[in-house]
Amino acid sequence: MKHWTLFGCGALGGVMAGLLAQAGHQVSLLRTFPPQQVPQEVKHPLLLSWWDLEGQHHEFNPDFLQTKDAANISLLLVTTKVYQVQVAMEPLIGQLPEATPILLLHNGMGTEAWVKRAFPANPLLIGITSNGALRLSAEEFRHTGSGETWFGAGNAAGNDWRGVVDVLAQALPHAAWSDEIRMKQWEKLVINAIINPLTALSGETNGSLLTRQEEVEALCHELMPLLQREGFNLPEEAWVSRVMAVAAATASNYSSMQQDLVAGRPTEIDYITGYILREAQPLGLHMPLHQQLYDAISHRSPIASGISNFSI
Ligand code: KPL
Repeated sequence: MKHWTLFGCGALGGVMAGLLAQAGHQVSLLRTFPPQQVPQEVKHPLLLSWWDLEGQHHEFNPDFLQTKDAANISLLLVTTKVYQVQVAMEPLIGQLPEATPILLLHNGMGTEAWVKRAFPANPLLIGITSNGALRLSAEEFRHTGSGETWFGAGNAAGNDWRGVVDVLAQALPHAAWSDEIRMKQWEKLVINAIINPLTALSGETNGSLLTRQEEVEALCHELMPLLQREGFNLPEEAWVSRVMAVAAATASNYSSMQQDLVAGRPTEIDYITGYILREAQPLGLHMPLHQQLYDAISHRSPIASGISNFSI
């Protein structure tokens, strides 16, 4: 039994909070922005409702922590959107106990370096998950797909926290430690760079890509020189089959980017395709297909302005 403090209660955070509470853990939600900026739609006391994979309905009352309560945070699971990590965590600098592990769990890449600079002593764990989650309203969530969750060390101190993943495994469908978390992050990045923009632009489910394999192949092909430079020697067909396998496993889900675009929220494109393009640029690698997807999504998504977009 642990006391988890969740930071960011969007689709993924809401489902994670529900799963942890259901497994008997104490769950608090952290807010670091001033009370006058709490979105109108959030009522207090908060009753979170969620539906599990079998369609069973559950409810629980998490308590709220604020920046002034930071000393009481023993485990911090950050489930904000990737573009909210810095703005959300800034108020915790110098407040969060140095022994408190930070578990980062979001789509996309590019936040780790800042977290390491801002919280140099805290154990850092980097996670990825392929669980499907849907936010129905500020207080209602649905677990839409069983998936794997992996955590690995983001710094040397993070290694001492392997055991916490076993605790997570009591609550999540599949959670495990990986000594190759960088590889897992890139795998997820490639999957998100292909499935998310394609489905966001078509407005269709992930399963729609099962009949668009040629496009998936072309996008993977373009990524190969970068993946090789990053040190991954998997053959191109293996990347294609990973993407297609996730499209099949989550066939009836709408990708998170599709959900964000429909809801008029900012997307994670800058930390997915944008991250890839920024890595490729100094190496002189051109990715016209990924650039096209980046341009089309950025053109349609509102600019992320941090706090005002931060789900409780
Ligand atoms: O991570 C996802 C997302 O939607 O962001 C996938 C794995 C594509 C599932 O929808």
